Amino acid sequence: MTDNFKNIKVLITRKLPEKIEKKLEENFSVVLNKNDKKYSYKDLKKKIENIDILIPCISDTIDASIIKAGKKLKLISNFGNGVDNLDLITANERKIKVTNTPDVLTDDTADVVLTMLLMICRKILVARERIIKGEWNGWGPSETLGERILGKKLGIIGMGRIGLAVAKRLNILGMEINYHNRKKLNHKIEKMYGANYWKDLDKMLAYIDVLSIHCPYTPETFHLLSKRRLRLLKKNCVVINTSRGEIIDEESLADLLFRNKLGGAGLDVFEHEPQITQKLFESENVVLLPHISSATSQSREAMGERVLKNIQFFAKGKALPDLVVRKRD
Ligand code: 8YV
Repeated sequence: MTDNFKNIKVLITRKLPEKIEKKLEENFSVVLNKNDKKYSYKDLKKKIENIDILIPCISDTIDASIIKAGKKLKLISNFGNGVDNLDLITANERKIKVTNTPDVLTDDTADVVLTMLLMICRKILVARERIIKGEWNGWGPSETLGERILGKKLGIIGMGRIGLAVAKRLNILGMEINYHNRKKLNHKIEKMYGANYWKDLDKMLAYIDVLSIHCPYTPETFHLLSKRRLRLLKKNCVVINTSRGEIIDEESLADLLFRNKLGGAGLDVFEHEPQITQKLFESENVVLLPHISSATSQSREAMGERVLKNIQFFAKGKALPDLVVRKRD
């Protein structure tokens, strides 16, 4: 049975899976972005004027001025887990509800962490390049020697859903799991993942061989990995980031990698996307990916279903399953 909420106007800023757009169109009055070209700030501000529900993505900056331009705006249903692209405080003050899409991209993101880690430790890109450049003359006992990940010490910052999914995979592969989090996990969960809690982030950074970042980007986590903290890492430490680029001081990281003061890095996110610090291209053993951690057709569809569910619940006046709340401190 379909509900009819054609009086509710929904704006989708990017092209979502067809199935999801169709389902939305069945019940709501939807403005689609058929060619998926990112709206300019000015266009978005104009388009939002008579909209009730906005579905943005990470590529859209929904700041106070955009939110205020949405005179009829009642709900922002973000197509994504992280909500750092939205001004939550302004939304909250204007009684505009915000939802996100947790859970559904957890495993895909953790898989990309595992992929990058193995690529770096086993020097997969270096090895591949030798073949592509025609430099390989056959097997040799000391050719392209990597590092075994078994026994290495992993440090996770942010032990939420994705942090735990990473811990689960890398614990099975024989890594020692360490984590820093706002809260210590309960003993049962720690035992399940073999995870050791570090209250003191600096001390954990000096101890680990691999760092993987899984905390959200908030004003408090901006440059959490500052120049000073990056210098605490061991010379062969590998840094993986699939969360948000702003959490690491990218220039300092690039500088350390360029001067071989770190073992390597796997970055799926950047401080000024889509710009990437030049030195990262010029450094050895660095894997750079264009923000694809959650890019599987399964996860995109599930993200869409999640958005749909929140919008349907909103239209029916029910409690929102993925409500995000953040108030001014
Ligand atoms: C999404 C992400 O693809 O969900 C997140 O927080 O970082 C990405 O994996 C993106 O947010 C889609 O808007």
